[in-house]
Amino acid sequence: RVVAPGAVHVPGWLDLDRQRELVAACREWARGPVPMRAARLPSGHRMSVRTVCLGWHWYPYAYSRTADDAGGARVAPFPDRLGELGRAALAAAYGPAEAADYHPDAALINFYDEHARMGMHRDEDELSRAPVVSLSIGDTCVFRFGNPESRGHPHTDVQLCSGDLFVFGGPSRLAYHGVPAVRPGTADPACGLRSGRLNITLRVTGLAP
Ligand code: MD3
Ligand code: FE
Repeated sequence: RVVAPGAVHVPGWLDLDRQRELVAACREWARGPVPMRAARLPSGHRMSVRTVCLGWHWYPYAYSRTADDAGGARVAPFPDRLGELGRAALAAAYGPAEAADYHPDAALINFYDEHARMGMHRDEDELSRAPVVSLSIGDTCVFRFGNPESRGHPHTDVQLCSGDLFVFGGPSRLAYHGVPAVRPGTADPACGLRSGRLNITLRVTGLAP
């Protein structure tokens, strides 16, 4: 379960009821006030993943309270219950002592259809280096976990399945990572998603409230 120092994989952490609840909530969040969209990169390319944010809006490569790339609406607030879920996740991965002062203020919810991918990158737009919590629901993906120095080798491929928790903190917080493939048709429909993959990440932006 410890993939690298600070990188802890907890397979099957969310039961099917919890997965269905989160899928239902994500369907609501995806409607707005800032609808789920494929972010446009500075290159002009669109990401293949579609994203909706809570608390702070992430646009490549910064956070704001309003979605200036989507009509200027203010993003939905970060729900208390995702904060609770984040603390429970840290307790499961690292133990209860680590969990108490974990107060994420942003959620990025990514949806992958069968063709979507995420290239190798580091999450460094947050001012805080507090851990990132990742929850996967729906189709299994290949998650590529690299190193903090370079996009290339060494890396490890891990399958992330519906219900899996992954926490990235400490020396793994700035590691390169990506999603080279999603495996269509691998999810139990009882998770609430008929096709595709949802990933919810909880983050501490370190930005002033
Ligand atoms: C390792 N998402 O949103 S989750 C992202 O499955 C992102 O949607 C992928 O990479 C996804 O930025 C991977 C796993 C993940 C998330 C954040 C990390 C791994 C991480 C931050 C630091 C190190
Ligand atoms: Fe990332």
